[in-house]
Amino acid sequence: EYNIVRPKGYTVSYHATPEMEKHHFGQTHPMKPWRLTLTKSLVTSYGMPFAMDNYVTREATYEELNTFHSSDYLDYLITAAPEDQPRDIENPDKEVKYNLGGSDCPLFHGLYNYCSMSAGVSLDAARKITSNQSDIAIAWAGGLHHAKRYEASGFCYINDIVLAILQLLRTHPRVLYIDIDVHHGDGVEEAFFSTDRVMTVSFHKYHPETFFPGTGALEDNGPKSEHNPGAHHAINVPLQDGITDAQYEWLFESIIGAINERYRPSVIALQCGADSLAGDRLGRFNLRVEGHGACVRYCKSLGIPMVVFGGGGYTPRNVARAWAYETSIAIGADDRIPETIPEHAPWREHFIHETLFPTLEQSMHEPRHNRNSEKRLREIVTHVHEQLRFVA
Ligand code: ZLM
Ligand code: CA
Ligand code: ZN
Repeated sequence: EYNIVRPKGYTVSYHATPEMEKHHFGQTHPMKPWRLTLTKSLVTSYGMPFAMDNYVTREATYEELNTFHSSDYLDYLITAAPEDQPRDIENPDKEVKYNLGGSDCPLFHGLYNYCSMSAGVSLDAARKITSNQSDIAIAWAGGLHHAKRYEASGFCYINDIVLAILQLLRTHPRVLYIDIDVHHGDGVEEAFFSTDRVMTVSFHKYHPETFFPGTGALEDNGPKSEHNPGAHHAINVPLQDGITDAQYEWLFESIIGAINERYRPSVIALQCGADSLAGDRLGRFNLRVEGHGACVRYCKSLGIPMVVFGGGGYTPRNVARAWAYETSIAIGADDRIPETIPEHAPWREHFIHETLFPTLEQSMHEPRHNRNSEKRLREIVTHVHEQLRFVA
């Protein structure tokens, strides 16, 4: 009814599994898998599924998870009992060893299924790209960028992005990973630290003493040894509180444009963490849905196949707005979908303001003070351009 049609000669695929959304980290934990239901509901209300190939994906297998994660970590993750179950008295140190069971990465019912579903969604999306069946493959259930080979971290247990990139590397010579979550994409950066076949770029709030995970300084560009092929292939864009759409879009295009020219990736993996939006429960930036979406539009304009992942995002109504808008950008309907949330949308009452694009004032009581000077942002761009001179 909104005249949403399939783009001609262009395929967008949407990968999801409704089962995943039923899992709970705990009543007050900031990560709400339910935000995926809200996203899907908004996407559907706008009629977008008609313009895409829609897949309900299966869980990733142990073998698939094992292409990155260690067997001993996976074996423990499978058996790990929720908080309210008796502990494994023979292995009291395992939870500490794998960083499981704390407040960030709690053990909950169905944890292993939740993890393998998220990984299954991202792997399915990556495979649609490697088989040339999709131009843009969407995996909002993925984007869990902090997980390490043998360790959970920051709400992430299985690094679906690393698994998906390993899949892309089977047919693509060079992968550009871009991460617009407000947190540093440390797990993905670390996983591809020693290769020049993946360049990682993370935009994030950087304040090591107070903001998670504390890594991702401007000068951290991969291995220090020039003999290591991964040298210069990690790009970090450290930012402060309150960055605006205009500043972020300028930074993003200056940096990604230069990287695209120099590195010539054959595929893009874009993590779209929505905690970089204004009014996020954990975030610190002043980005609006339009500014966040502009990053997706710019990547699409490069004409390279792309997998887009979710990630953080702790104010569910804004997560749903951003990811629905970004789905519309993928199918080229962003100039056609009405700004007003559809009358018939289930959950409509959750959106408080009935627009897809709340103003800063609508997103939070008082916009955050912008602590990013123009001078510092120019320094960042100059540093990145200088790094790129070393990239063959
Ligand atoms: N405490 N409950 C982003 C991952 C961010 C580490 C400080 C926990 C929270 C946070 C958990 C209900 C992505 C840290 C924080 C309090 C040690 C983080 C449970 C509130 C709650 O109310 C909460 C009891 C919890 C966790 C806040 N944790 C805020 N920030 C970060 C991890 C993940 O978006 O990048 C990708 C999905 N952790 O700052 C502490 C140092 C644990
Ligand atoms: Ca980031
Ligand atoms: Zn985040």
